[in-house]
Amino acid sequence: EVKNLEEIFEARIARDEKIEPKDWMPEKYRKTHIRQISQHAHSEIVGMLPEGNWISRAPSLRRKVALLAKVQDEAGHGLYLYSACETLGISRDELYDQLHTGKAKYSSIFNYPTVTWADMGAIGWLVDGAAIINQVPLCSTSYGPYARAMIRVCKEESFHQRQGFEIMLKLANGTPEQKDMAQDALNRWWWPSLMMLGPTDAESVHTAQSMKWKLKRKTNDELRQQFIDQTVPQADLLGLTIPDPDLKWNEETGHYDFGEIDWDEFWQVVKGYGPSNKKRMKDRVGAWEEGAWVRDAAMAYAEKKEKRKND
Ligand code: FAQ
Repeated sequence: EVKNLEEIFEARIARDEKIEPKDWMPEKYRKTHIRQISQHAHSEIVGMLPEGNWISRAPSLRRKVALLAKVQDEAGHGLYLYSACETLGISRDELYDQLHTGKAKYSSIFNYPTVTWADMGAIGWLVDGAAIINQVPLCSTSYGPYARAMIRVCKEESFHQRQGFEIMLKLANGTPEQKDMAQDALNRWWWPSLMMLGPTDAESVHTAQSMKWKLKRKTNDELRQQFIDQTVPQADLLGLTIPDPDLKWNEETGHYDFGEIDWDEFWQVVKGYGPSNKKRMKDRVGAWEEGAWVRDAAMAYAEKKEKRKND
């Protein structure tokens, strides 16, 4: 019976049909989707923190409005993704619990500090740039609720990327001090942005199976190369230098060759020992605890309303 169901399932995947919440799916398909979608949701929520640091310090009203809108979008992305994840049979409370107890992973990139305003530019340009490259293929991922969430997320990410690039453009064409700030931010965010796309294909434990299930549509290395090829000309346009002496156009492959990534640093950050891991978790758990009265009040109000309806 299960074998038969599995064959039907595989045939649906082969035909590029979307799998929906009430459809039969292999247990491993369900589990790996919960893993990836929840990590993605957690990343959006934790990803708000490094930027939240700059909302009250934005250099103008216009910049503040744009940054505030971006951070609000990220909260929204987290909520669509948690909802998509819940359709796989896990509750929001469990997901939050996994994040708050440090059991769940979220993207390594959000464990770096945001020390100057230029970091808001670099995050939008590079981190959202990498996120778009990773997420556009996910619009055709096989699980329906995830694929549909990604369509709106990608549209919003492209606004995020442009607001970041515009900050960089302004700084790069500003005073020498401003240009230095932009270069310094690029120096600090470049390598972590490459790491964000995940370990090399050779080291990636989930890629092969996730590609077969069409959860992932491109491998980590393919996405990384695409990100580099797209970003180098943008750095040229800004007049900034990518901090990689081995970066070179390769006529034969039609791609940029690039230097060695420090994978030790990546795994340290993933395991919780990055520069800001402790602070991010503390801030996230703190926000959850301080928000308890809002949740309690909303529940009490809903109960009161329900009771009145029944009286
Ligand atoms: N950080 O076998 P793989 C955003 C883990 S965008 C931490 O290659 P997979 C927008 C991986 O979980 C950022 N851990 O895994 C934004 C696995 O561990 P596990 C979020 C990482 O899943 C922008 C192990 O290493 N985007 O938030 C990382 O096939 C600006 C082996 O790795 C997504 O999540 C990492 N960077 O490929 C917000 C996109 N990379 O689970 C605010 C959806 C790998 O066995 C501001 N996710 N690991 O314990 C994906 O596309 C995939 O999950 C990958 C990883 C590509 C991230």
